[in-house]
Amino acid sequence: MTIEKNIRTDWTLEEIKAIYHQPLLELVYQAATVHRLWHKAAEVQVCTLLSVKTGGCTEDCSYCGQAARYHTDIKVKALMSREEVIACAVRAKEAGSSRFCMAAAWREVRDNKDFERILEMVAGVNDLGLEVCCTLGMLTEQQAQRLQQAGLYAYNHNLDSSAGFYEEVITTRTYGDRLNTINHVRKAGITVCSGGILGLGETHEDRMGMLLTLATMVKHPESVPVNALARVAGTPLGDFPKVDAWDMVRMIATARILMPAAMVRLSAGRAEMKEEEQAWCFMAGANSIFTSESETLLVTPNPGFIEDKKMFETLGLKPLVKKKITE
Ligand code: SAM
Ligand code: DTB
Ligand code: SF4
Repeated sequence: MTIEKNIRTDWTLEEIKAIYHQPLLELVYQAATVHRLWHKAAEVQVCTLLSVKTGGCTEDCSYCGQAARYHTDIKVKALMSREEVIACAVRAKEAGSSRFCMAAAWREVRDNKDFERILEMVAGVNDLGLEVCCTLGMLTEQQAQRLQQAGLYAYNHNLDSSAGFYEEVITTRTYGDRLNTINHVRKAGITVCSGGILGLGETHEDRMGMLLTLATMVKHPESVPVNALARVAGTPLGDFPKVDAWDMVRMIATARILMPAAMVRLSAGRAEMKEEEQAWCFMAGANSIFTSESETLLVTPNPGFIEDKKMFETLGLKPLVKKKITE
């Protein structure tokens, strides 16, 4: 494979299969080469994740501990105050984060007081000079525009898996609903963060199918989170097997080759990965992670600031100071 510095949006499934199924070390070498052409490989963006509204969600996503219908021991928490959230963002910035993502366990955004409060949070975090990201469920075009006007930099809305496999995982919304929200976000001029989850019972072809959808978008997502299923007791997938770290490496490497300019985020699953396994993911082109003060992602464990700082020192990585839209 010759490696040229250009972005392609015309990938075919056959090409993706050929990349994905290469011998692992060859794949990682290629991905690492692409990574170095487009990014400073020692820089990893640290994104602090905060659950601003937890649990009680009406959706039936079979992986999620926050869906009201499953009997998990997660405590429902109403929308946090603007002050609490801004204070958390200040501490995140001090600890080296350049991006701050606020997540809410909502099916969709409603035009009510809670949304007004979210808009204030977005403006407050933006004033700190952090990239502000939200993940709040489905959005209308108008809601996306209001978020953009408030200063939102990115919106996270995952495709999770392939179009074909989606209905095996979620029945309360469609893949088309997901794509519509992503289009609304794009149209409003907000950057797109969209990726998926490994370990839901999908095939390798489903993983490649999702990458095909992402890598053939008119514009690639600026950020692509790759999550390993964080198993939550009480959810339908609670007793599924742990995702193999090599599967994460293969997925990250393929995403890096297909979408060279994107930030590829090693997302859920780090709590169950050794430092060595995470190092392979960085070698394969991951250049961002989620961290959090509470040492949880949303409701599952995640390494905290201190543990991540130690890993960065060991691996010679440094937090990316500020990623601006280039292009
Ligand atoms: N409720 C909104 C939504 O679903 O779009 C926003 C928050 S939701 C928790 C954000 C994303 O987290 C989901 O789209 C899914 O990809 C990921 N996620 C949720 N639970 C997960 C789990 N147990 N393991 C891995 N990823 C998970
Ligand atoms: C994403 O792709 N991963 C994050 C973020 N976007 C919002 C969430 C992962 C959630 C993991 C399980 C949990 O703690 O609920
Ligand atoms: Fe609700 Fe989001 Fe969890 Fe699905 S992933 S149940 S929409 S919080």
